[in-house]
Amino acid sequence: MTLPIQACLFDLDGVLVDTAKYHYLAWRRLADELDIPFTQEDNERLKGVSRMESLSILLSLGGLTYSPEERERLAARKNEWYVEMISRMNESEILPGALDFLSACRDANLKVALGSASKNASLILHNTGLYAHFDAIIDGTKTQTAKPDPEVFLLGAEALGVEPSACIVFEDAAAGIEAAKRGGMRSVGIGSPDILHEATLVVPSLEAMTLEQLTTLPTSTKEIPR
Ligand code: B16
Ligand code: MG
Repeated sequence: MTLPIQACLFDLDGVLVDTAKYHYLAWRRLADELDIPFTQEDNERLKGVSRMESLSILLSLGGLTYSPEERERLAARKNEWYVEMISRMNESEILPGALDFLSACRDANLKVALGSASKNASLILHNTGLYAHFDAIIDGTKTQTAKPDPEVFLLGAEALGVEPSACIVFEDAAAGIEAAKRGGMRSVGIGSPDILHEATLVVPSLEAMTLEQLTTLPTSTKEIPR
């Protein structure tokens, strides 16, 4: 099997683990305290974007404005509730197909990096036992700009020593697919084609993904001008 890539870059939340439900519960608690109407549908807009940007979206739903200091306090409060929940995570919360696909990548000598917006990625990787599967870990503690900026994936490619054109990104959020494209990388969208139509390929989950599918991907992607 000849693969057109040398490395796989994985988003965390929504691709390898389902932490979106914990983010939702914590944002929901904050929304309730602030009397902001917040639904699961609203929560879709927070997927893949940074904590502070998520807070901005939440506050805009309620038409509320706060000082930068107050915003930091609100985000820290939400994070405390979120961390309490993810501290109880274990390997049973790894999404179906994720471990098998990570192993298949390793067996095929592909390099593997994490490219997540989360500042809590280390805790999640430790608690689920996923840490050992990565050659490089780029998360929200290492980036200045959030997806759809390509920084997180470009840093991942650099850490692995692989050209962006030889990387493939696995992402569940539209912002992450755009980040991959802007970075000159091909992508596999994990989820619905309605949301991830910009991806090179879309599958419902990693359970439906095989390395053979990568052999038929178009050989390059066009960089989107910033
Ligand atoms: P934290 P990913 C993202 O993770 C989540 O999808 C997004 O909902 C969250 O706001 C962001 O991490 C920041 O997370 O508050 O833990 O720093 O999908 O990029 O792995
Ligand atoms: Mg995600």
